[in-house]
Amino acid sequence: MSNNNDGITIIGVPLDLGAENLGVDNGPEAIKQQGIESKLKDIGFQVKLLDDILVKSRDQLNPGNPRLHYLDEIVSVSNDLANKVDEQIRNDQRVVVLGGDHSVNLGAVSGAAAALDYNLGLIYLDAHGDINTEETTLTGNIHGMHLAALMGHGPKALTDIHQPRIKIESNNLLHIGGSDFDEAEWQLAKTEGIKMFTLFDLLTSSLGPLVDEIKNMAARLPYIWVSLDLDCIDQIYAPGAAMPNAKGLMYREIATITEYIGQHCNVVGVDVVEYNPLLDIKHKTAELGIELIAKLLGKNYSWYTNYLSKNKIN
Ligand SMILES: [Mn+2]
Repeated sequence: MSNNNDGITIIGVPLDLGAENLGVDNGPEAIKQQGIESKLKDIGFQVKLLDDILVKSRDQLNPGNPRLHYLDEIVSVSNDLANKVDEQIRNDQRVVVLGGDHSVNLGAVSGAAAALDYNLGLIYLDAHGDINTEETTLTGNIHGMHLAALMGHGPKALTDIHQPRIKIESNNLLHIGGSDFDEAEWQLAKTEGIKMFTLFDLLTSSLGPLVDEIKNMAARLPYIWVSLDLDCIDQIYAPGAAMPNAKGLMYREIATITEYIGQHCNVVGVDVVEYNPLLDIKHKTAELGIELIAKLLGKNYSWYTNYLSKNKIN
């Protein structure tokens, strides 16, 4: 399996139970409507589109434990997704998961890690930590806890998705773009020694130290999964993020970082999450999401490439 592989499988996960009813269950359909399949084909990928993972709707369910809303359904969706991702990666496909709220990352990474014998690193782009646990959560929403679960923290139901073990060792995680962590998340990040480049770090030190760390991960780890929460991008460019961010990464920064990752790491899969099409303006967030997916998978893609592919003279 290598990043020269052009076989891409897209899986939609219309899940919003991990969040506060943010409209992100419409994300996968909207990104498909925006032409992700044909756009990735145009730049040379062979694209396979699977059916969406089935998710029960909020009104069929009881939220249950107030510290772990909709736990049972999220566990079931995560296991279904993990099986699919595991199978696709074993079949030498790279995988694009379209969320959905960020808890879709739990099943995606659990499946990918198992398929790759746990030789997997995770690059995580997000304004938030997503490393709360059942004990520290302020909301009870699992989209703020799944990253802790991947590292083995939190309730067994979440840490045992797909296989009962740690999926990502904390030193194989790189967190980028954080600006909004809870106090308990800082604590856990510190205890675990998670490598982080917050918005503040990026503004004060620019991209040099981050680039060194990405190169370091690429050298140490044979496979990388990338998780992109659209809320790390400034609302000027990503108005359709479920929680629009007034102090997010600018286009030049997110485009450069994703392109660099795609050129240097063996990216086996990507999830793009927390997209609410109802908040989007002229589909620009969906368009940007597709562009960043292509960059993360190692293709040189921009509005210009896209323009050229539509205007071929022969
Ligand atoms: Mn997130």
